[in-house]
Amino acid sequence: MRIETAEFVRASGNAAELIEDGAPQVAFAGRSNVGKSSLLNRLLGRKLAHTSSTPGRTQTVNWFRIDRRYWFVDLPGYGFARRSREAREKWAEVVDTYLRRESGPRLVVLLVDSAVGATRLDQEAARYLDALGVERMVAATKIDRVKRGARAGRLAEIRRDLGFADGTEIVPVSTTSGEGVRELWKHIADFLAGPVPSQKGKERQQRNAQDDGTGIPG
Ligand SMILES: Nc1nc2c(ncn2[C@@H]2O[C@H](COP(=O)(O)OP(=O)(O)OP(=O)(O)O)[C@@H](O)[C@H]2O)c(=O)[nH]1
Ligand SMILES: [Mg+2]
Repeated sequence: MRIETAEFVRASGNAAELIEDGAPQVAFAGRSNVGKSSLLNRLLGRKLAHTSSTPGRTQTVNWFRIDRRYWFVDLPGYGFARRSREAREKWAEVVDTYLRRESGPRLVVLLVDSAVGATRLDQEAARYLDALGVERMVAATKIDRVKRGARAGRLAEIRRDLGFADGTEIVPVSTTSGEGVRELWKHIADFLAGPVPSQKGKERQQRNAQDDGTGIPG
């Protein structure tokens, strides 16, 4: 997919700062250090999101406006033990509020580290997303770290550990080799082309036509 414009717009540290403009949103969720920000950069072909080998780099809900038409949303990672209890509660609050908000179509890309496999927290995250009824897909990151011969087995393991049916697709990706990036874009493009927003979403879009909620003119 060819991206004309991509810009960082906002880092939301609390629920009041979330953007609700009715535009489609593709959100990246997953354990801290799983490679959310790296993947977002790779998909966009630009280094917009900050990445780090130290877990806990992204601590806010970060908004990137793509082609003035939709959002990429970089979520803070879960399972970062060194964070204070207060910080963890804050995380849960802002992410939970984000996921429960209705603001136009949304796809959550849940990332699971293919070198690590699905952890208990990944299982909880998958169940949580399904309980909320959000549209989600799973991508297995850092596939370059798994030997080719072991990849199919690892993906099957992740599928099973997440409690998914046998045929459920998991897209293996690597930001270092670029594997799977086109495949993932196909899923995102399908979502973006997908069914028209619900009537509620449309109404909201109309209401927000003048003010897109970003605080940025145009
Ligand atoms: N080998 C390999 N390493 C990767 C890949 N993607 C990301 N990494 C590394 O994984 C580490 C974490 O990447 P980030 O993109 O910052 O992870 P994150 O999920 O955004 O982490 P938080 O912001 O802390 O939640 C970095 O050291 C990256 O270089 C990949 O495809 N392959
Ligand atoms: Mg990050």
